[in-house]
Amino acid sequence: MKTSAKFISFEGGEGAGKTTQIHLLEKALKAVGISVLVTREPGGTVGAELLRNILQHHKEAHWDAISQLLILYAGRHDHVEKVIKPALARNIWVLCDRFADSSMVYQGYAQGLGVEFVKTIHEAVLHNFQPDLTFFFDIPPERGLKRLRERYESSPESQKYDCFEDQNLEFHRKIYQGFKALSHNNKRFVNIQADLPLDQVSPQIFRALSERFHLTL
Ligand code: T5A
Repeated sequence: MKTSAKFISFEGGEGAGKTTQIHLLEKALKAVGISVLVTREPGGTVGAELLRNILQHHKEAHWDAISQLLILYAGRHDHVEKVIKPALARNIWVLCDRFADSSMVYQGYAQGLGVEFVKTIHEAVLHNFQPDLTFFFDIPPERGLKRLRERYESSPESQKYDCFEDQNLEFHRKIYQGFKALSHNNKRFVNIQADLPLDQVSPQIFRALSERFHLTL
């Protein structure tokens, strides 16, 4: 019997390699006949993409952490109700580049709102809707930021303004610690050693999914 569709999220610091691996996994799943939807947060619907734009490209707004969190949850609610749940209901797997764990870590842990506070909002807005599995891309922040620098240097047109990429290293170290703490002893998470060449990262993901959901990738 075919496994029912799963909701998989990909988390980690900046430049961890999530987007790259999501596209490789999408191909691998499609090759074994599984329907897949790739999406991202912030974003994923027309409204949530507008909110992403407001958060990332309008620095002049100076949103504080609570305002950011509420904007993120407005988008997340829209995304879950209009895209994620309907896809799962049609037996389409959902691969999501970041989800609520990013809010726990960026707004809750690194920006000081507290993880428990973010959990309360998550419970109130989404009734604790969670991914079936979350990959944490474990890579020291210095290495992830180096990858982004190299990307910008090799193709300046890829340069984008991002909420947090220009924060100091201390902030990115906090993000890393936050994900480590959140994923520790949590069965929903699979830790991916992401500071390796591409062809050594994908097999870790394929193996974990195959074991967890009885697939052959
Ligand atoms: N945010 C988000 C919050 O604060 N709260 C929230 O609730 C949510 C959902 C999103 C920002 O919003 C914040 C977090 C972020 O700051 P974004 O642009 O979506 O911004 O940022 P990221 O998700 O961090 O995306 P990045 O593109 O920065 O990183 P990825 O997707 O992890 O990495 P990827 O695949 O684009 O790779 C980066 C570079 O490294 C190379 C790639 O070719 C690319 O050039 N690369 C590798 N190089 C060597 N070896 C490998 N194994 C490699 N894998 C990839």
